[in-house]
Amino acid sequence: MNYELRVLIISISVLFGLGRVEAQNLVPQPVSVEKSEGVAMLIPYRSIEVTHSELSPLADHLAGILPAGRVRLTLDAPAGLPAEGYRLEVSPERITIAGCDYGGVWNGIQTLLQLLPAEVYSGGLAAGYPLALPVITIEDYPAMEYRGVMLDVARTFVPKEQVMRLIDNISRHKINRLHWHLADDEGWRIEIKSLPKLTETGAWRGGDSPVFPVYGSWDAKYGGFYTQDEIREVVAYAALRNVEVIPEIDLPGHSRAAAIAYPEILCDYTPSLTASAGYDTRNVWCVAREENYAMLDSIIREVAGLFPSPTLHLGGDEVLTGQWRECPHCKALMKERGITDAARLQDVFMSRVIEIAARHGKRAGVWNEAAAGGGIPKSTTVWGWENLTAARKAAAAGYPTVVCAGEYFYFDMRQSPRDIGHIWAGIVTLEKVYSFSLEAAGFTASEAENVRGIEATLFTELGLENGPDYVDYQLFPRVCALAEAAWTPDSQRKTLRND
Ligand code: TNX
Repeated sequence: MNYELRVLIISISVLFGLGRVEAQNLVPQPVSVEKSEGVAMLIPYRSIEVTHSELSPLADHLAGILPAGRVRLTLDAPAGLPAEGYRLEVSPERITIAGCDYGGVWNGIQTLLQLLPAEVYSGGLAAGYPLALPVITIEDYPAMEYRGVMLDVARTFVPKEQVMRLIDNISRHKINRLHWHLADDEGWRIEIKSLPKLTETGAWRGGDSPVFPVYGSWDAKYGGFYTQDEIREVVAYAALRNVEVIPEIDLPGHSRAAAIAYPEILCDYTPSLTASAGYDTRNVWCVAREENYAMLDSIIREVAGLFPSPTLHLGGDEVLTGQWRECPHCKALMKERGITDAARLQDVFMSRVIEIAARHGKRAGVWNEAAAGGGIPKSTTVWGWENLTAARKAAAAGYPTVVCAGEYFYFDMRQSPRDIGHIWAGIVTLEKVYSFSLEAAGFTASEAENVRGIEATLFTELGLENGPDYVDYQLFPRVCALAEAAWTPDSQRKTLRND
């Protein structure tokens, strides 16, 4: 078929509503859409112009996807549009994306791509294929600054390529944070050059590894880790896509893999092994061992150097503080500091590592238990995970808070009663995720002011038994619902749309 004939057929079908482009197909739904009559046919070749050199990587990226059209990318967004906001204007002459900042232009590009046939994502639109867009103006900006996904790569190792694919898929929905849970009891996943056994030993479990497996096979050795070069590659890949990667090293608990690699970090006592079939399951860093802080300084220095994110997540959840109660050195430290409850040694430990992070230029992030005692600085971001009450409590205490409360955002929970997944926080349906609003969740106006945003959390204990699609299966489509809950104002999000 010749070009003119194809253009004619497409124009007719667009005019009569076939292949119509509706703004409600956009996820997350934009703040404001103005559609005019008519259709803009894209010129059959591609021309992308940028007004600022910092937008060149975005032009190159778009050139790899968009087969046709005249596009202008600028930073001349209308005054007053909030950060990451953009204005997308499609006229018969050209497409203009004006962002407030780099992220705004990225977001505008994602909206443009969603207006095109889905094949645009698979390279299925051949160059020269006639494409039509509605004549439309979209002005858009996020309701929440922090729109995140957390991925646990410790229980199930997720190879670099799959992490990058996930970054593709979340960034298309304007998610702007990947919280990367890089170390836990069942695996240490980031190369630390000054402490090589963390990955040599701690990245592997089962088989001949001293790290005994809890998930997966006892015979076959399982694991993997990212080299520092691979970490840099993922971070750069994410940055181009407006995704900030926040690394997490879970401390002082959840550290069994590290403790098997370097047993000296544990408390100084001989544990009874009868209840644990002969295995030393201890997983908590000793608070009183001064050399531990030198090791932690090395770890934090190397991690901080790899991630441009201002935030470094230091864990702080589910610490088995009974181990400190058995330790003569921790007991002496309690006495010296006048601490009567061993659990409060967590404040001592967290304050030390938060200070180390600050020395390496990072603000710390922690899970909500670490802030419960109130003993850590108010500049620390708190991830409220246990439930809404815990998240509200952190916000009420004045901590910048990321809400990832189990009952809404733990995507290792089942999506329906007979699905795969945990159930401790209930069944987390797509509708439930979509229905989230700070107001409906009971946050007062002053608590809401301290909320930075929301995050989908995927712990992967169940990953190995559920195959290679587990991560995608658990995250999607719930991440799409989360993306809209974080982006689109509550007043525009009354019910889950079924289109
Ligand atoms: C709680 S969330 C954990 C994880 C588990 C998860 C299972 C958090 C900070 N700790 O270690 O994997 O529950 O849902």
